Amino acid sequence: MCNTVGDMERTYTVTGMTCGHCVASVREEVSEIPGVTAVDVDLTSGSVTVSGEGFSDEAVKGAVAEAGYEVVS
Ligand SMILES: [Cu+2]
Repeated sequence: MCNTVGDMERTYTVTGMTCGHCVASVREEVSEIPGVTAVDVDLTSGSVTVSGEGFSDEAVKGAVAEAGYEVVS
């Protein structure tokens, strides 16, 4: 564990995204999580990198599910 308060960055793998609209949906939902400051989605690999502080994996999974996709790792 890192004791630094502040920035954290985590990368998740999301399945089901097929186009720019999917990317936009995921980015929008994940951006709404309190503490999230940036969301970077790579459509080709399905990787979603979330930056911010104090957000949880569960919140990210929930937001991705809300958008209609699934976090697989
Ligand atoms: Cu799409």
